[in-house]
Amino acid sequence: MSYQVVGYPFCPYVQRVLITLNEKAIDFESIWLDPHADLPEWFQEWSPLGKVPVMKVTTGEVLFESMAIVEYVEELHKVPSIYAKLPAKRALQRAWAGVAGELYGPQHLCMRAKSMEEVEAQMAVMYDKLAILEARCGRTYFSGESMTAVDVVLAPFFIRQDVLLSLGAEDLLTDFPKLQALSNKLLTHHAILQIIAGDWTAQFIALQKANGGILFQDA
Ligand SMILES: N[C@@H](CCC(=O)N[C@@H](CS)C(=O)NCC(=O)O)C(=O)O
Repeated sequence: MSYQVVGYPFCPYVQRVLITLNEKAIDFESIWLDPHADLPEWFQEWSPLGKVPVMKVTTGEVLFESMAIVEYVEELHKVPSIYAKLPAKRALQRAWAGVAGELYGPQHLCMRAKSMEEVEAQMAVMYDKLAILEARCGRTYFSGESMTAVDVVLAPFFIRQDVLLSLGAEDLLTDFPKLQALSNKLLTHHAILQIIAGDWTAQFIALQKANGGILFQDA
């Protein structure tokens, strides 16, 4: 089995796929490209919407959409599983993964915000979504005793909140003790540490600074 992942290391959707592959200890080749830059012709053929991640599998198909790729990997590599066995529980994990994914939009806008008013408006949107997630969050991982797809979706959000916190932004998790504990756990989990190894954080901050986000200007 050999996989080629085309991605961008600062994309949260790409990170979902990388975390899943790391969690299952699967080897893969990574091809890094910035989807906002000039793109090679082959990529336009591979990715119908011009987005990353895409993943080419051994049978030659090129898969796209992060959760479709995550579920493909799960189907072929069941151990350790990141979905429950019971169909209703699995459906709920997919649903909560969808809710968790709704944090990405306001977080992106918050990081790009040029004024503190915009930052606060997006923080308020995230706060309301976090309150919904806190009410359903489990005590060990979000949904079960081991990492599941909901955690895979939450981890890229927590990574970015942690960077924002280190730059002095408001700590959104203080009112949400279960999510705070989950963030602490995930940010020290090997599959997640692997995707932010080396100078990932410094590069991420430099990128956001170049994009003009007010929260990054003194970094
Ligand atoms: N729904 C897609 C979203 C992927 C996505 O939006 N990727 C961004 C980078 S973080 C992208 O490739 N953007 C390029 C574009 O929209 O042209 C998924 O889950 O894979």
